[in-house]
Amino acid sequence: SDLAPLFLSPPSPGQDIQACSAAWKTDRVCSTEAGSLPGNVRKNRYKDVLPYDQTRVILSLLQEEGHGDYINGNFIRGTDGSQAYIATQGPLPHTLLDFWRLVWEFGVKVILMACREMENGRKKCERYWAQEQEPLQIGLFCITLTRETWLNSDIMLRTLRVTFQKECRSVYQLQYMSWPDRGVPSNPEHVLTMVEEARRLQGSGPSPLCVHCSAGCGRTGVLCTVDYVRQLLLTQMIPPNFSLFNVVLEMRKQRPAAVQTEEQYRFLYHTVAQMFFSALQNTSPLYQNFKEVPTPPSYSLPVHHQYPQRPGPRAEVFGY
Ligand code: PTR
Ligand code: PTR
Repeated sequence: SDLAPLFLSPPSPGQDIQACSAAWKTDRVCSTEAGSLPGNVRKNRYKDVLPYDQTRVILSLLQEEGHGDYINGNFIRGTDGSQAYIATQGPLPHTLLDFWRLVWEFGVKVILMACREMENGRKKCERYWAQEQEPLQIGLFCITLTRETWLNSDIMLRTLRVTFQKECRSVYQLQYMSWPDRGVPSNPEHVLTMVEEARRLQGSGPSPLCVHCSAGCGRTGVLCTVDYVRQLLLTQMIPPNFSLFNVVLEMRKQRPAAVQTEEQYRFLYHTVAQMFFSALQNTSPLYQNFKEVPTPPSYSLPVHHQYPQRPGPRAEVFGY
């Protein structure tokens, strides 16, 4: 019953996404100076997409070797206020090393990629992963491919071994193969599968999920939002007056143009509705242990992440 407004009448997405941008621009407290510095300009894939200084990812690893601290990427806070996501652009040939510095420095275990290397005959992302029998050496990083499988018709899962200064780590990459730039995937289920699989691979480790597409905005924003809402659901933090609008607005305060188009914004409603539906129906194995989740989390969210307090246990909201 509490979810009825979400299912029946998403608050007209067309108007909302405009209001979203407008609101964000008026209380704008963000700058993009680092990305405009002469030494950094060429590290941006798109000159109109620069990371906000306030949340940008600052690289330290290998700085003594003369590498800069800049990459076109932003941290996005998770439901617990931690740096749960890194939203970044698809690497360029000359930022491959920076990308691997980022993965290594922040202990990234899982990379979500929402684009292809080439789209419409244009390069959208440099291949930063290795192919079979073909290790990739990027500076001091050696990357090999240990496994490559299709999770379903849309998603490729690769397991990479990354060696740096004698240390070896596994990094998983999930690539959504059929998600057009500015568009939406044909199947919300597969997007849900992607974030579920990412969380399964991630385990309980605190490291951020690294999420990218070409600009690291539109498609990346959708994935971050889906995962964020899923985390809210799993930790019983969905308030009765849950607002996807506010979640997207928060995303856009941290990464420019996160969720870029109205179509993507609409798609989010479908995907979240689908997620809630599975939870309500208890059909997804993932949500079957809902009832076992004992107490709501005791931490409070950072002020502008605060959702109105939800009264009572989740059972009341979901009608269990
Ligand atoms: N300059 C590009 C544009 O005109 O759209 C920047 C851009 C490219 C923005 C792709 C977003 C894009 O989509 P995504 O973030 O999903 O890769
Ligand atoms: N080139 C893209 C576009 O104009 O669609 C990239 C872009 C989109 C850049 C939106 C900034 C944007 O700002 P806002 O977050 O206000 O939508």
